[in-house]
Amino acid sequence: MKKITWCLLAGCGLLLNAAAEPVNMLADGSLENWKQQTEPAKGLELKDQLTLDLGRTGGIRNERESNPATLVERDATVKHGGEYSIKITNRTHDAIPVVSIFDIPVTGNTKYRFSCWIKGAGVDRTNAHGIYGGFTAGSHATFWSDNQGQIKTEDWAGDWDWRKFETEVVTRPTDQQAMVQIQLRNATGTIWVDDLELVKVEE
Ligand SMILES: [Ca+2]
Repeated sequence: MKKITWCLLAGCGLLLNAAAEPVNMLADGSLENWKQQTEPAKGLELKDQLTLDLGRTGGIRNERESNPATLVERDATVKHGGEYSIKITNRTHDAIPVVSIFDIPVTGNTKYRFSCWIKGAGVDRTNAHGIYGGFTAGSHATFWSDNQGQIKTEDWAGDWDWRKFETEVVTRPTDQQAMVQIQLRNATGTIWVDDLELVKVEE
């Protein structure tokens, strides 16, 4: 009888461990299925836009900041996971090309960790910016005027192989939705971004 009880406890332990594995809240964090959308979404002043129908987990947005010196495109030759990455090219120090995943439902007073992998080629920073990104959250009503989170800059420059970009944030009590983003901010060169992950941090 004792032996059976131990077996049952061991089984429960395995189940608990499996349940504690963090789940990626970004449905297509490896950027395998996004496609270019020809018309910007209503209310957004975007030169063009890349979206992915992720249902409740939001979409991917590509802002060119109305600047033809920047390009955000899918790349099948350089990738960290799966078959594709997003390649961001910037030919001017004045532009801020952005890839963001937004409308991600979150709950308040919760710790989240955002990470992704970034590879660089010929990146030239002119100021404190460069690889710039992170996690911001707000309420549904005030997201675009009152979002807060953890934005981080890495001083990566020149050429580098895949490095992990990571940041953690605790949401405010009123936060309901979040956005994660990576910018090649006021820096020329090329970066590839892949395997984005947003997880709840259990404490
Ligand atoms: Ca990928």
